Amino acid sequence: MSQPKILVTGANGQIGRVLTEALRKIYGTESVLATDITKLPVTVEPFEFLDILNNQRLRELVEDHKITQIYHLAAILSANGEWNPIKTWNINLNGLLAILELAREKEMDKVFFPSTIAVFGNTTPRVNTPQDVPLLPTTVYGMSKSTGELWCNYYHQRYGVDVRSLRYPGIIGWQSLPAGGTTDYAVEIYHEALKNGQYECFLSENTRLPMMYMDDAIKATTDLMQAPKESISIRYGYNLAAMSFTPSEIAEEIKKHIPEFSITYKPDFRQQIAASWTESIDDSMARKDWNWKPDFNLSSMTLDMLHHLKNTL
Ligand code: AKB
Repeated sequence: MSQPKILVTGANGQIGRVLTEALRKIYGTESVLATDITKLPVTVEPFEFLDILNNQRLRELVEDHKITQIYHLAAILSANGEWNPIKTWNINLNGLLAILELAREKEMDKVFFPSTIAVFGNTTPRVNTPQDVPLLPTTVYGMSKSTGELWCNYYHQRYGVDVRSLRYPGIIGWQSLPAGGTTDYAVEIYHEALKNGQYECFLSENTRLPMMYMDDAIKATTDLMQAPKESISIRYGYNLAAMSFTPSEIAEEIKKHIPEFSITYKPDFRQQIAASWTESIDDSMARKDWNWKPDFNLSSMTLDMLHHLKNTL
C-alpha cells in the first residue's frame, strides 16, 4: 500500500497535539497535515487553518493535499458544550458528516472518529459497562457523539467507508491541557499539586470515572487504525478501558510523592454530568479484535506525570 496522506482536525487540542506527533513519527512529518481553527505558537508545520464547519475549505485541503485518511478530533467537550448546545451540535455532528461524505466521495482509505464515555447515561449499567447497552446521554456532547457513532456505522454499512472509532475515557497527559471536559480535573490536579501543593476539585471525592494515560490512548488509536480490516467488527465506538479512580484516590496517589499535597472538594455542574457516566468499562471486544491492552495504571501514570511535569512546568 502506498504511503498514506493524513489530515488531522483539532490538531492543537489535548489529544490532537500528541497524536499528530505520534502519526508523524510513524508516517513522516510531511505525510501528516495538522489543521485547527487556531494556531499555537509552537505548531509544527505542515499546518493549515480549518474551521470544521467550512466545507469548502475542508474539500480544498483534501484535494490539494491528496488526503487519504482523516483523524477527526475537532469537537467541543462535555462541560463547555452545555454553554451552547446548538453550536456544539453543529460543530460535533456537521463536521463529522462533511468528513464522512468526503471520505465516501473520494474513496479514502480510512477515517478515525473519537467517541467517548459521554455516550453513556443514567440508563446504562454503571459497573463494567458492556459494549452494547442503552445509550441515553445527558449532555449535548454525548448526544452528538452517540449520533456520530450511528453515522459512522451507517457509512460503513451503506458505502463501505472504513471508519473506526473508540469510546475514550478521560485522558490524562503531561504534554497538553484539556479544555472544557468533565474529566479535566485529573490533569489539573497534577499541575496544581506541583505548583501550589493544593487543589480544589470540581467533582466530589467519591466520583469514580474511567480514565486512561495519554500514551495508552495514542497506542489504542494507532493500533486500531493499523489493524487489518477483517479484524474490525465494530464500526461505531469500541469500549476502551485502562483504569478507574475517584478524586480522593488520585489525591492519595499524588501524596505518596508530594506528602504535603492537600485536596478540597467544591462540586459544580460537572458533578451531575460525571454522575450520569459509568464507573468502569468492559473493553473485551477491543482486546479480542485487535489485541488491546493498556500499559499504565494509576500508580505508574502518576510517577510518569510527575516526572515529566517537574521538567516542563
Ligand atoms: C470530557 O470530559 O468531556 C471528555 C470525555 C470523557 O470525553 N474528557
